[in-house]
Amino acid sequence: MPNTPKKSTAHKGKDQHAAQPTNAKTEQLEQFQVEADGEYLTSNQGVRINDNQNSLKAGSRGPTLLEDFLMREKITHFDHERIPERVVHARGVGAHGVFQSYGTGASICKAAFLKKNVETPVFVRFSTVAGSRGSSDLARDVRGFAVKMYTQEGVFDLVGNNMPVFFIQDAIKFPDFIHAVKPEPHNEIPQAQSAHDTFWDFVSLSTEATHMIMWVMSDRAIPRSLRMIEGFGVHTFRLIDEEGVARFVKFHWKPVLGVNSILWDEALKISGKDPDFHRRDLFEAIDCGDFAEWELGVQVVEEKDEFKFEFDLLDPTKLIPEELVPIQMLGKMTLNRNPENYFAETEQVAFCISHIVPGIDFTNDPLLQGRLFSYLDTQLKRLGGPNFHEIPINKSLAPVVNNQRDGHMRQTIAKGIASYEPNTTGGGCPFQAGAMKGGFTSFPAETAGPKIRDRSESFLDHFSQATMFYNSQTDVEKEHIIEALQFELAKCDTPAIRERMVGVLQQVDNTLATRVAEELGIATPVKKSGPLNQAIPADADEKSYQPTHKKPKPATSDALSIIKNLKPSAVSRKVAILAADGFDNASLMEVVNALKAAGAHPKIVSPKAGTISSGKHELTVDYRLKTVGSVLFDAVFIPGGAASIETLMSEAAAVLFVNESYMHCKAIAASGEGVDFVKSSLVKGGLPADLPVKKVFTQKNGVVIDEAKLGDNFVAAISEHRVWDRLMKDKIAV
Ligand code: HDE
Repeated sequence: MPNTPKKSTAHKGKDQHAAQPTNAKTEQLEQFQVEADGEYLTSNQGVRINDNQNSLKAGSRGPTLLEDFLMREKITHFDHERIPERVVHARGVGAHGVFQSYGTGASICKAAFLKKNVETPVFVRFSTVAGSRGSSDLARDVRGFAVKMYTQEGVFDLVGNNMPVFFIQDAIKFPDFIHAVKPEPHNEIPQAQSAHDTFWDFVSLSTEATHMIMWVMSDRAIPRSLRMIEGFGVHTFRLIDEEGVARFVKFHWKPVLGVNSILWDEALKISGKDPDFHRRDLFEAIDCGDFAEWELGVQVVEEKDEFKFEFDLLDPTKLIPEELVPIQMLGKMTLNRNPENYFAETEQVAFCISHIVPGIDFTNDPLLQGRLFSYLDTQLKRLGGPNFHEIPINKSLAPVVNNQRDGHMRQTIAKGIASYEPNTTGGGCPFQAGAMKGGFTSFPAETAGPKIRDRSESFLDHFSQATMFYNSQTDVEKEHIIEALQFELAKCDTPAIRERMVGVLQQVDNTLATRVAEELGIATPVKKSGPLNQAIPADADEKSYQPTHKKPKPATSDALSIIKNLKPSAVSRKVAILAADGFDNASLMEVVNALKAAGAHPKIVSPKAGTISSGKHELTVDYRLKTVGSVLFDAVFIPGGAASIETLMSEAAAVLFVNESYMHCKAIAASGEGVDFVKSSLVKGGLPADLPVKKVFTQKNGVVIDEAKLGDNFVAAISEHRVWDRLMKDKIAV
């Protein structure tokens, strides 16, 4: 029996795990917030500063004195403002929120945050992978989706991506993979792009990447908004119930708005018009009350079913088709508060895959195992020492009580003389909790086997799921994958790399490979040189490495297509109203009201900033036409009004706006003289010769003109997100 504590210090027994109010994290952070509007400037020592404009000199035209401790303090601090950016996922944006549990997970997981109605504060950071901290949001890339849950039993980090699989199967390959995708070392080109030799060289030699390549070349890699991406834990984890029974799970985040993406041509243009597009979108949405929401779900596999599948559950290049194992929803996450300070919160937040709570455990996935080492190691380097858990954004809400001491920048003032355990000088405190008092116990998974550098044969099928992914897409989505590969490989300078990659694509789908090859001037089929599956030793008989266990698997999975799962909605869509002085107020207001009622955000775009007038009514211009572009909006409306249209007619940027909206398959609406403007703009913009202007309108091709219920019909067209028929039937090339 432990002794009674001498001093009651931090040990609070069971109460440590009492329910946390949702705003507990907000309150904790508020203690560290400082208003920038204090009355007087001071030094870091609290000394009031008399003059912040001039350094201390020997005479007003003389040299600056070393004695100027105020200038030295200020400049020294400035010189040390930067910390190393993340080696991957450097570009990111964060938000606070809450996770509300449905209680549906309580029977499979003992973690307190999954009990019914428990609310847990969260901080989420989204990111791209390859680019530097200042790179564009719209790179073709995977998006990181890292969630920190401040649960009552400690911090749980679910550090996932917006794609359910990964490029490699073993952590030891990660540095090579990242070196290959990052800018090339001799000239540091290109920034935030996979379209270069070293990336395609690596992935064409590491065919385990093929499934992930299909995802990265799909529209998943160019989201419309971070609020419209899915999230995946990628690896298979374990959940442990109250009885100690473990089940395998895959984690999923499903966005309430559904998944939506943009076109590659838009991505290229947005990177110039607004490289902060996703960061701004998230910030503005939360700011105006359009909170971002996801449901958390799991696919559950009983331990006895571990070997039921065609693929290995431990292989992170494979997903479990939802048709085989449906997702069970556990709760909902709402992001509802922007950070107060980017550096203090979003830059300093430290995710570690090893941050888990009782009820969750790892598996032997060799990628996951390596990550367990990497994240803590990274934080030590990036945040400068072992006390990064004391930085406010990383601080646990559950009390932290242990004998770890000292280190750079230590904040905690640990009282008493007992800094070891077991002890009697501190009354034995703090005690080991043991499993009965909520202590973390690892699931006692059986482990045996020789010490060996090897890869399981069950990891050797590199192509089946790549083919399944490709075959699950609609024609439009397949076309986008083909175009993405044509774009990327055309940026490779080395012909042998392009050819090798076409050879890999042949293993996925012959039409796909042929279409890519045609555009690159490569004849198909490409001659095969050596085993394509590089995990197979070069001198091995390839046949003996083919998976022998043939088990039922779906040829396609509808859950993998964005378009098949569209959630029609105009909520939070940004709609441009193109107008100038003399606009027709009645039709403008009808459309504005319909848009607002549908939860969309109409924005006035006009040749000049300031205000515009209909004669009777005045409106504030939200954006100057040439400062923005159609790619920053989801749809466009051009109200009538002779003078307004006359002004727009003379603006090339307005003509381009309509044409680009059409090419990017967006909904377009017009009323009165606006209809003529749309027609003549499309002709000026060079619609394909075999596409009569009449057809554009008679088809109701997402172009809503001068009709009854103009606003409602426009909203309906926007809700479909894009009019893909334009691409496929009208053969509009973008
Ligand atoms: Fe990461 N990864 N990763 N990763 N990762 C990092 O940690 C690493 C992997 C992911 O917003 C780093 O704090 C290795 C898979 C996200 O702060 C680093 C391997 C998945 C973020 C690191 C992987 C991810 C990171 C860099 C292969 C999806 C951003 C900075 C074994 C499931 C977190 C940092 C944030 C960040 C290592 C593979 C997701 C270096 C070694 C698979 C979302 O530790």
